[in-house]
Amino acid sequence: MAYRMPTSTLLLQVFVLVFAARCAYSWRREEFRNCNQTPFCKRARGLKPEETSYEASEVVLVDGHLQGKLFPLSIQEGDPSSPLSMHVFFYSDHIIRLKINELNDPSDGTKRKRFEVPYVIEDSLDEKRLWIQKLVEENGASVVTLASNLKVFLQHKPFQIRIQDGEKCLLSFNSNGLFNFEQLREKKEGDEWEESFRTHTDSRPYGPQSISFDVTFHGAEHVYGIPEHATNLALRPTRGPEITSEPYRLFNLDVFEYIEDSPFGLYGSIPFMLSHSAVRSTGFFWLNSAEMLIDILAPGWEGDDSNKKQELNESDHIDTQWISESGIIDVFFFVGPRPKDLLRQYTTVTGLPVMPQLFATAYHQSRWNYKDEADVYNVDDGFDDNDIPYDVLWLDIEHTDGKRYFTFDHSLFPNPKEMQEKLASKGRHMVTIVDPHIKRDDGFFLHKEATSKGYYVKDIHGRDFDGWCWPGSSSYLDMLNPEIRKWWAEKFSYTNYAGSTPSLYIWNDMNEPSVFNGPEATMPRDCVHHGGIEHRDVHNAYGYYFHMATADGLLQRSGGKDRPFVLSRAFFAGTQKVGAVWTGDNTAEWDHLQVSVPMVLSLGITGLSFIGADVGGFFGNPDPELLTRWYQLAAYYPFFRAHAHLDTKRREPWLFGEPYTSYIRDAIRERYALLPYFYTLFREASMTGVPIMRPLWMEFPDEEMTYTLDRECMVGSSLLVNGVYTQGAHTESVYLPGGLWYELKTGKMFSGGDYFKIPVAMDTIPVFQRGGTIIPRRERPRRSSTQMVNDPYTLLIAVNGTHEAEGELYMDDGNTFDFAEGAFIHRKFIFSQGCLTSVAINSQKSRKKFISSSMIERIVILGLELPITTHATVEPHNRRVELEVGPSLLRSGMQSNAYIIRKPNVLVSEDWLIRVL
Ligand code: NBV
Repeated sequence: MAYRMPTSTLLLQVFVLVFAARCAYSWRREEFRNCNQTPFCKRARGLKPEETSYEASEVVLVDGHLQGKLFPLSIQEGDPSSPLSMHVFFYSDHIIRLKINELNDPSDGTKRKRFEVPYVIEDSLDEKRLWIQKLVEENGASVVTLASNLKVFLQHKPFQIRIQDGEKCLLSFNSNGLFNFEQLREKKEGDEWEESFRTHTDSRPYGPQSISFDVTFHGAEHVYGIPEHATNLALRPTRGPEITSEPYRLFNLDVFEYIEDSPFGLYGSIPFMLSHSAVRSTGFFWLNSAEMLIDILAPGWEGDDSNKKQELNESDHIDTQWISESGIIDVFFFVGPRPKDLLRQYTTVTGLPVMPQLFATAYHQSRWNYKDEADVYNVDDGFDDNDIPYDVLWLDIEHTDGKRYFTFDHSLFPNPKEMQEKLASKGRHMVTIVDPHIKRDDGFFLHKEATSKGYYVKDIHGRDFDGWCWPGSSSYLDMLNPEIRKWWAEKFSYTNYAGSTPSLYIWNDMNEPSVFNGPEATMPRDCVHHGGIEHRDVHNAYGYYFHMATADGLLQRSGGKDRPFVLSRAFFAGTQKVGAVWTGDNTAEWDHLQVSVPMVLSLGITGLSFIGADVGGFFGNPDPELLTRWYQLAAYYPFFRAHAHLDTKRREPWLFGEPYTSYIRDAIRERYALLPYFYTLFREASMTGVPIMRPLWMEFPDEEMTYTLDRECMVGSSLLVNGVYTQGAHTESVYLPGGLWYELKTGKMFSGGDYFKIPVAMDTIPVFQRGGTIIPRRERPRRSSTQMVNDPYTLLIAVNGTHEAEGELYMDDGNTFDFAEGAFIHRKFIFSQGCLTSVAINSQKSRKKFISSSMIERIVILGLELPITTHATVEPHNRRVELEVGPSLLRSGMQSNAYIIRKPNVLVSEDWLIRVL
C-alpha cells in the first residue's frame, strides 16, 4: 500500500526544498570556514620554522624497523612535554612509512587513544615488509640503506627525515622545522576549548590535538593530486611572497554549486600528493581522515632557507605544509622514479582499483528524476527510436516512498521488478539511489531497527544524532562499526530490498555526510562513533565506509558471484577498491566542462580511476552546443553518465533535434566502439593502479610542455583527447608530444613535439591516436554493451616512424569474478616488418576458462607508406585475404588513405599472423 505523507512532513519537505534551492543557486563562501576561522589551521600557519623542534633519541632497530622517541626541544605554552613515539617501516618497492603518535603507557588504560584510520591499508602490505638488519650512525643521523644509492637518513637534532638517492635528496620530512604535535591533555581551569562558527558550537571535549609538519619534494617542478578541488591539475602555490590564498582544503563537504577555480574542499579527500620533473617523480601520502589543509609554499616563503637548499645541491624543490585537526602521523613516502611507479607504490599501500562490470563502463542515462514508469519506458524507447545505445537508467530520490530508501513510491512505480526486467531484456540495467540519512519515522522498518539496535551516530549528549536532510528529521548510521556495515549490507538482499532484481545497482549520494542544518552542511565534529571516536577524526572516511558497506551488500546478494557497481559522491583513499565516483553538482557552463578534465585527472593519479563528471552540467540548462561538446568529451571519461537537476529542462540526447542528435549519437557510439579499449584499460588499472584517463606527463614524463596541460589528456597510452571548451570555436590549439600522431577524424598524420592549430567543426573534438599503437574496436551499433559480447572486432593500427605498432585486448565474462581464476582472454597484437601477430599475454594454465567466438572482421592500418602487396596472407593455413587502399571506415571523409584488410576472419582468442608486405 502506498504511504500517505502527513501534512507536517509535507511542510518539512517544502522547507527542505526551499532551503536547498536557496543554497543551490549560489555558492556562499561565508557558509564555509576559511583557515583564519579554523583555529588549528591559523595556529599552524603562524608557526615559525624550528619553533617547535624535536630531538629523536633512543633510535634503535627492532624487528626490522626503526623505533625511537621524539623529545620536544622547545615547549609551547600549555603543551605537555611528554615524548612522542616514532616508528619507521620499510617495504619492498622502496616504500617508507613513518608513524608518530603519543607515547601511550600500556598500564594507563585511562588515556584516550588517538584515532588511526582503519580499512584503508591493505592487509597484504605487511607481507611486503623489509626486515632491516643494519643501522649505521653517520653525522648525527641513523642511516638505513634500501638500495645501493637509496638511503634514509633519520637526523636526530633537530628531528628530520631525508630520503636520498646518492647525494641527491628526493623527499624530506621536517627539513623546514614546521613539525608540531598537540598532545591530548587534561582540561585545566580557564581552558576554553569550545569553538564556534556561525550559529554552531563545537564542544571540543578533548581540546586541541592538531598536527602539522612540512614535506619537501626536492628536484620537483610541479606537485599534483590531493583531490578533490575544482581547479588546475598542477597545484598552485598558496603561500609565499605576494601570494595569499587559502590552503588546499581536504574536508568532505556537500558544496552547492561549486565554483570552477578554488582550493576549497569538495565531496571527497585523498591526501596523496605527487611531484614530477623530468628527473624524478616522488609521492607522499598521509593516512588521516580528519580535516586537513595543505599549503604549497612558493620560493621565498617566510621560512624558506635557500642556503640549506644550496647545501643539498639542488635547483628545484617544492616545500609543502600539512595540517590536520586530529589523528596521528601515519605517512608514506614513495620514490618513483617515474609517474607510473608512484601509482604502483601508492596502490600497494591502499589497494588496486576494482574491476567493474562491462555494462558499468558504457553510457548511463540519469536525471533527478525520471518521474514514473511511463517516463522510464519513454526514455528507454527514445534511445531505441534514435539508434543511440545506452546501458543504465538511473532513478534519483523521488522514486522512493517519502525519501525512505529501499522503497519505491508505488503510485509512481507500481511494478518496479517488471520495469527492471523489461530493461534487462534489452541487456540494460537500472540504478536506484540509497543515501545515508535515515528518515526518523517510527513506521519505517530501517529506522525502527537501527534505533532499537543503537546503530546511529550519537550526538554530544549520547542521543541518536538528529539532523535535517531530504526526508526531514534524519539519523545517520555509524558506518565505522563493522557490525553496522554488515547489517546494512544485508539490506540489499532481494528479500530485504523489495522490488529489486539482479539488474538493479546502487548510487550513494550525500555521504560526506550532508546534513542541511549542520555546521558547513555536515555532521557536527563532536558527534560520537563506535568506540567513542569523534566524528572529527573519521569525517573524511565516513563516505568511504558507507560506500564499502553498500558494495558488500551487492556482492552478498549475488552470493559473491557478481561484481558490485556502486557510485559514490564522497570518497577517501581506498575508495578505488570499492567502486566509482563522480565530481558532484557541477554547472552547465563552459568553464565547468573544462575543469572536469583536471578534476578527473587528479582523481586518476591518486588511484581513483573510475570517475566522471555529470554530462551537460547538473545545475542550469546547457545550450545544444555545450551539451554536444560535453558528450564529445565525456565519451572519454572513465565513468560516462548524463545527469541533471530536478529544475532543469529535459535534455535526453535527441531533444535538441538535428544536427545535435546525430553529433551526440556519434559521440556515444564512439564510446561503444571503444569499449574493448576501455575495458582493457580498466583491467590495466586493476592490475597496476595506472589510471584510465591520465595526464600527458604520465606517458611523456620527459616532455616539460606537458606538465601544466589542463585541456588535454591521454586515454590509456594510445589516445590523446582535447575537448572543445569555448562557444563557436573553429580551432583548438593542441600540444602533441614527440612522435607520430593520427587525427582520428581525418586520418591526418602529425609529427609531434609542438602545438598545432586543429580546425574543429561541431561533429567531433580533436582526438589523436599515437603512432606505434593498436586499438581494438567494435564498430557495430547495438542497443547496449551486453548485446555486443559476440561482435567481431576491428583493429586500428597507427604505425610509428619505424612502421611498428603494439596494442592489447582484454576480455572476460564482463560480470563475475571468474577472471581472478584465469577465465579471461588477454592478447597482445604486434605489428612489425609488415606482419601483424597476435599472442597471448597470459598463457599459464588456469582453473577456469573464458571462451569467445569473436572474430577480427577488419584491420585498418594508418601511416604505412611502403608499397605492399594486393593481398594479405593469413597464417596458419596461408590464406589470402583482400587488402584495399581506401579511406578508413572509421569516419567518412578521411583525408588520408589507410590500408584495410577485410574479413581476415581470425579468432580473437587464437594465435595468428597476418602478413601485408
Ligand atoms: O538526489 C538529488 C541530488 C542528485 O541528483 C545529485 O546528483 C547529487 O549530487 N543530490 C545531489 C541532492 C540535491 C542537490 C541539490
